[in-house]
Amino acid sequence: MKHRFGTAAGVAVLGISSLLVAGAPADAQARAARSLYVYEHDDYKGRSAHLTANDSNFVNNYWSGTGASINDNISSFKNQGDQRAVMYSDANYTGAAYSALAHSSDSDLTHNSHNPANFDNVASSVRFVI
Ligand SMILES: [Ca+2]
Ligand SMILES: [Ca+2]
Ligand SMILES: [Ca+2]
Repeated sequence: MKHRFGTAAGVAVLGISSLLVAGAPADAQARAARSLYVYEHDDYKGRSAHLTANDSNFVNNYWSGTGASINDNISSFKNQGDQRAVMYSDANYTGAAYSALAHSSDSDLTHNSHNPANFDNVASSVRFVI
């Protein structure tokens, strides 16, 4: 019994690592599932950026075509992916959390009912969850 469990775990680990090595198909799938557009101002205005992966610190993420960081500057978003995007007020997925449902948008992060009341210009990290 004990031995069989060990074998099963070994197979599971092998499966995960071969998935990682295979790369392309899994990556493409992840990109399709994770697609969060963020904007500098309300109503999807100003500069924008596209987030497609977990990111623990927005300090080195920039508005498209600029050298200006998106950190503490996101005011609206469109989540066009299949995964929920949880944005955090602090780096490393800490602080207040704002849950952006899959296929949802928010034109003004200042007034929210089911999330932190004011999440304007505070997001500093994002994690995608199914
Ligand atoms: Ca970053
Ligand atoms: Ca802003
Ligand atoms: Ca912040």
